[in-house]
Amino acid sequence: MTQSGVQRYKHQFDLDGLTFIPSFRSQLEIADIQKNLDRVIRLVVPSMPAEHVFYEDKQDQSSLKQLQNLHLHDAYFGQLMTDSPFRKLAETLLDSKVVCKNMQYFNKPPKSGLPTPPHQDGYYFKISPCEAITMWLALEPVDHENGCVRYIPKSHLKSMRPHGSTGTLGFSQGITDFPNADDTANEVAYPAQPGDLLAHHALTIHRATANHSRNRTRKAIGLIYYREDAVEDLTARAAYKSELIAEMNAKQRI
Ligand SMILES: O=C(O)CCC(=O)C(=O)O
Repeated sequence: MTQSGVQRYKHQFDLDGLTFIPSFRSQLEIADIQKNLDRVIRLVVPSMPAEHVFYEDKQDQSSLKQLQNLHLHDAYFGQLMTDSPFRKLAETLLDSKVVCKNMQYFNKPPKSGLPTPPHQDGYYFKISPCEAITMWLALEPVDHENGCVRYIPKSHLKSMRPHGSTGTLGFSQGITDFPNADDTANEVAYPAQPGDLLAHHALTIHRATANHSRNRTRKAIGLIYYREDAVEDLTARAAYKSELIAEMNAKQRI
């Protein structure tokens, strides 16, 4: 990507709280990521802690919907997170060194893939200042049918909205007063092709619809980077995590 191209994406990110970069990775690279994901699902997932592996239906392995902390569980994904064009882009968009926080795998299995509730990632992060970026890399075609991501541009310029429990595994908190008139008027859907990248600010409101298709999956990789000066409220974060794990256990979801 040229320097002026990068600056154009940064300008859009600052203005709207999100940017869309078509073909950020090549088809060859996407195939390589897919191949390594298949390997991880076969060989690494069985020994990952239950709170990092979410299924829509725990009894059905084909309903795998989310993996957490991929970068810590596997060297290939570790490098993709820490020493890669994704990290460089995060540093440019946030104008700072960054902390590599989480790499996630997202799928919405056909028929059972639920909506992603409207939320602001910063609500989960518990950082101050609330300066972080989430990247979302499409691994296959994503559209209205199988649940593309939708954003409210410029919502990062406002404050944190009230959140409450959603009961959705992997997206436990959602905005309780969504949609207001502003949300309805401004929401934009982002269909994507494999290799396209979406990047959004931690305050940008987003959601995704369910996978309504009969036989298409909806696979993507998420990468979260905090700005270097963002300080985590470790007590609040630990309390939130243990509450969440207790809830997931009680509902027998993990
Ligand atoms: O994959 C999705 O449905 C949404 C992902 C998301 O909310 C995020 O990466 O912050």
